[in-house]
Amino acid sequence: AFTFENIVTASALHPKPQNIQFTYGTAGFRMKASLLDSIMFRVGLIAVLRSKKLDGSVIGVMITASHNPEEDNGVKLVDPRGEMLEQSWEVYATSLANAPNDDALVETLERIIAQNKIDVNKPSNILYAYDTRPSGPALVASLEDAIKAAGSSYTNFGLKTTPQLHYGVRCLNTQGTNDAYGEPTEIGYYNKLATAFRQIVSDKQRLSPLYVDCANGVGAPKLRELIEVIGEDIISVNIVNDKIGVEGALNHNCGADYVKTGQRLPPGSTVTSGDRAASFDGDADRLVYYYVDTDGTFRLLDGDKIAGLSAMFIMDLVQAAGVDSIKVGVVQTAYANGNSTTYLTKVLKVPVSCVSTGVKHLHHEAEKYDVGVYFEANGHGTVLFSAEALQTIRTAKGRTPAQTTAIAQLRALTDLINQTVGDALSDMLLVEAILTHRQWSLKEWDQAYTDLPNRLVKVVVANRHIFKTTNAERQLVEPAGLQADIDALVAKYTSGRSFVRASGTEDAVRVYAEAATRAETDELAFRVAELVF
Ligand code: 16G
Ligand code: ZN
Repeated sequence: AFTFENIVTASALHPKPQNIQFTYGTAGFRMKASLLDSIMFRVGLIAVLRSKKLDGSVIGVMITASHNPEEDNGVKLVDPRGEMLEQSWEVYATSLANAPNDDALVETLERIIAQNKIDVNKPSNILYAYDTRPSGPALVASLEDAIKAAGSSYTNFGLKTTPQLHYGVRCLNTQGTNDAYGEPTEIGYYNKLATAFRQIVSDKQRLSPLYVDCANGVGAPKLRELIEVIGEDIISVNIVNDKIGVEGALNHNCGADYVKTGQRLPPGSTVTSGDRAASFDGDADRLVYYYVDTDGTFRLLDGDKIAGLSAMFIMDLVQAAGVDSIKVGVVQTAYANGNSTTYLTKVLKVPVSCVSTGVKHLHHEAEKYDVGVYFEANGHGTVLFSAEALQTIRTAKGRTPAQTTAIAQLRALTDLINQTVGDALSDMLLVEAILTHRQWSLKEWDQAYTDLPNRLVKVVVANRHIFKTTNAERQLVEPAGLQADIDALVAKYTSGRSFVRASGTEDAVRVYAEAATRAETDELAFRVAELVF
């Protein structure tokens, strides 16, 4: 049963460190793992309350710090449909995390219960998982202490990628309904992806092996298992950076964030001209592709490129299937390369919306389209099919053999693509499926458009909270006058664009700049950074 006595007794073992202010941000709680003990306990309590509020629906808890260094860890909550925690509850999580002592803890719990009219005698169910970080097991124990003290049911989903946990939550909550998402097991996840992939690429000639850098994280064993289920006769990968047992290796000089930020190969990479390569991040929810050109230049195919490729392919399929009522849209953030936006709007002629950074904003906006393709430039993204679009695709009947084939392929795509959150494994299969269909090399994919040179600079400032933005973070409203200065600078550069925003995950301000040439870009980024500092 749920009693404050049990909770307070258990909480004594997980005191909040003094003088720290915690915030549930875009990535949940994330920091040095050594500071997370009390957070884990309290997140457990929030998860239990959220589940009770939703009549016992399964709530997910993922323990990971994604692309951050190995000594960090973090935790985020997953809502019943596999989506990010509803925003109003982020506030509850933050207040509970900051309750200085047991009295305040109980008061905060009582307030949340009262405000949401929660019946604490209702059942609650939690599904949790963790990545490969060494700090994981101790944090799991703190989480379990809370869930047990609160008298809740729970399931340990074990070592998983973040998207696998999202998948599991959605499956459990939709089991036995018309809306069933899949079998709530890891093998169920692999089988769903594998069946869809095999169907899409059947009778097509397979591609050369793909090098996959798994950031020395959980993506390595999971990709290996997935490939085994699909069959090595159908897809072949060379898994690199799979040292999950080696201390300090996670995300170190490898992974999607390293490759995207530095726009370079991971050191020691054996990828050469003609090879196809991709990188995941530490919890396998981001994906970027890259290759080395014949002249030795590194070429990155980031989230923007994946969005362009996916939108193009899906639009073609929709047409070929004769279900033109289905409208495709793309969601980007201000970090999308200017030429990607031009390609989408001018060449593909697809509607594009721009929203603030953070998966929840993109996801929410993508839900407004029949088929909403959303990707952050950093490689996080997916494709959402609306209920109506799914219905149309499921019931469509082809009038020609070509239409029938296209409809079947669209159907398979809806299974191949993880509808809950961006998923490196699923996204990789999506890209591989499209490239197999077209028999394209990465270079051919890259021909769609050429990225404008771009630069991201991190500026450490006294107080990043004074930087307030509007217009999907593309303009500053505060400090007063700064945007006008930035505009005046930008106007001096051909195809110049620059914006400034406070990071949601680090104590710093980020400056983004792009322009026609590398030299102009670097100069613009540097000069805007000077204005900010
Ligand atoms: C978080 C976001 C990611 C975003 C990044 C920006 C989620 C799950 N993750 O990692 O989407 O790109 O923050 O970081 O929403 P920044 O605010 O430090 O630039
Ligand atoms: Zn991640």
